[in-house]
Amino acid sequence: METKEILSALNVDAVNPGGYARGWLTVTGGPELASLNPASGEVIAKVRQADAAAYERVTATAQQAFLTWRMVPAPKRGEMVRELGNELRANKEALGALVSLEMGKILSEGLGEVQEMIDMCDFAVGLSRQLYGLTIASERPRHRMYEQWHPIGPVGVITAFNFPVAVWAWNAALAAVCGDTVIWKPSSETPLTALAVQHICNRVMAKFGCDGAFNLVIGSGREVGQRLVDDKRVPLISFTGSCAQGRKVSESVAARFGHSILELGGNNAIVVMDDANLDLALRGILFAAVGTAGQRCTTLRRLIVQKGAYERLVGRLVKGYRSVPIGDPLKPGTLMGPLVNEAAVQDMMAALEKVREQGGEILTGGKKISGPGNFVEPTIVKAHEGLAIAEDETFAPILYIYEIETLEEALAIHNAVPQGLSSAIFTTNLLSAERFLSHEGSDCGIANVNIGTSGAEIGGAFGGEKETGGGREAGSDAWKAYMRRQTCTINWSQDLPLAQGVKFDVS
Ligand code: UN1
Repeated sequence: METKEILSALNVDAVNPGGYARGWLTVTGGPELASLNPASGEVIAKVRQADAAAYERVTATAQQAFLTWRMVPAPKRGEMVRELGNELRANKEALGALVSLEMGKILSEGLGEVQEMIDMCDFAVGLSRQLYGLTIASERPRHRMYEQWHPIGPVGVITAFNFPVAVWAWNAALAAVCGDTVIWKPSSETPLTALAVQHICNRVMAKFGCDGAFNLVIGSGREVGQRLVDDKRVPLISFTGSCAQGRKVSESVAARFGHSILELGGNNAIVVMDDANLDLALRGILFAAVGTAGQRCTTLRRLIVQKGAYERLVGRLVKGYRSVPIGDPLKPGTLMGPLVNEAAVQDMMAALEKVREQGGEILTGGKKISGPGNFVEPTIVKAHEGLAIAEDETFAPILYIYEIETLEEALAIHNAVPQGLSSAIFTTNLLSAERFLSHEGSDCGIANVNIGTSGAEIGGAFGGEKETGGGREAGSDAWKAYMRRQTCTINWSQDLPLAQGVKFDVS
C-alpha cells in the first residue's frame, strides 16, 4: 500500500486532533507533534497535542462512562470486544502497514502486531463469560463464603513505540470485558497508529452505544503522562517503557495507593548447549536478536554458548548477520528496518563506545548506515564476564556473546543482570531443559526451550521479574489485575458464631 492510501484508509489526516473523549478533542493551544517516518526522516502527518484542559475532559469522560459500562453484563461487554476484533480483521492490512510506516518494523511484523490485537480480542470475548470467583468452605455452620470480582474504574494505559497497538490491545480488551474504561496515552513516536485505532474504536462504540469506553489522549510525558500517573480517579496504571521511567511511575502510583502493571526493560538471554540443534538455534537467535531491529522488550541481547558449539555457531551467526536485508520496512524481502529515531541510533553508538572501552570485541556490524533514515548494522560483540555495558538494555540490535563450559556457569551469567523478562535454552537434553526451567534455573517471567526469547503468544501471561517490574498482561489470569476482588460471607443461620472460635457474648 502507498502511504497516501494507508493514511486515508485509516482516516489519519495531515493535522489530527490529539485525542478522543466522546468526540475528537479540539485543542487550539497545545503544541503540534510531527510523526516522522524513521526510514526517511520525512513527516507523515501531524497531531495537535492535548493540554491540561483536554486531559481533564478525557479523564472525566472515562470516569463518567465507567459508571454505566460497569453495569453492562460482562458477556454483553464481550460482544463489543468481538466487534472490535472484527473491525481489526477488516483493517488489518492498512493498520499493519501504518505500524511499519510509523515505527519501522517490517510489514510482516506490522501485520503480526495487528494479529496480536485480534487474538487478544478473541481471548477477551471468551473471558467475558469466565470471570470466575471461588466458593470457599466456611468454618461456620450455615454460612456461605465466596469471592467475586468487580470492575475498578478507568484504567490508564501508557504504551511504548515498539508495540504501538498490540500492547494497548492487551490492556484494552481485558479492561473492557472486566467493565473498566480505558484512557490511552500512546508514545509520542507513534501517535498516528493510536489515532487509527481510536477511529476503529469509535465505530464500534457507536454501534454498541458505549461511547466513553475507549478514550485517547496524546501529549508529552510531562503534560499528560504525569497527570495520568498522579490522578486519583485512575486506580490502575499499566505502563510499558524503560526501567528508569517505570521506577518513577511505580513510585508515583504507589504514593497514592493506586495499582500499577509494569512491563519494563528486558535483558534476555539464550543458552545454547553443545547438544542443541544448531539449525534451529540459529534461526531462533536471528529472529530474536535482529527482528524489530532489536527493539522488542523480548529481544535477545545475550547469547551464552557452550564451548563445543561456540565456533560453529558464532561463525554461522556472523555470516547470517552480514546477509540480513536491511531497508524500507514496507518493501517485500526486507528483514530489518530502521531504529525508531536518531536518539536511538546515538544510544546504540554510545553503547558500542562503552563496549570498546570495556574490552569487548565487535565481531560484525557496529556502524550507522549512511544516508537518510535511522538505519544501523546489526552488531555482535564478543563479551566476557564483567562487561558492564551488557547489563544495560540498549534498545538496538547489539548481541553480546559469552562462551561457557557448563550449564552451571551459563545460569550464573544468565541470572546476573538486573532485568528478568524472557529467556531460552536450546538443547536436546531433557535434564538440561528441565534444570533451566527449575527453581534454580532461569529467573525470568518467560522461559522457553528450543524457541527464541521473543514472539510470545497472547494466551500466556506476559511479563517479567526483577527490574522488569513484575507485571503480567494479556492471557492466563492477567485479567485479575483489572478488577477488585471481594470476599463475601453470608450467614443464613439464626446464630452468630464467630470465626476462630472467639466468644463475645454480652448477657
Ligand atoms: C514488547 O516488546 O513490549 O513476545 C512486547 C513478543 C511480543 C510482545 C513484545 N508478543 O515479542
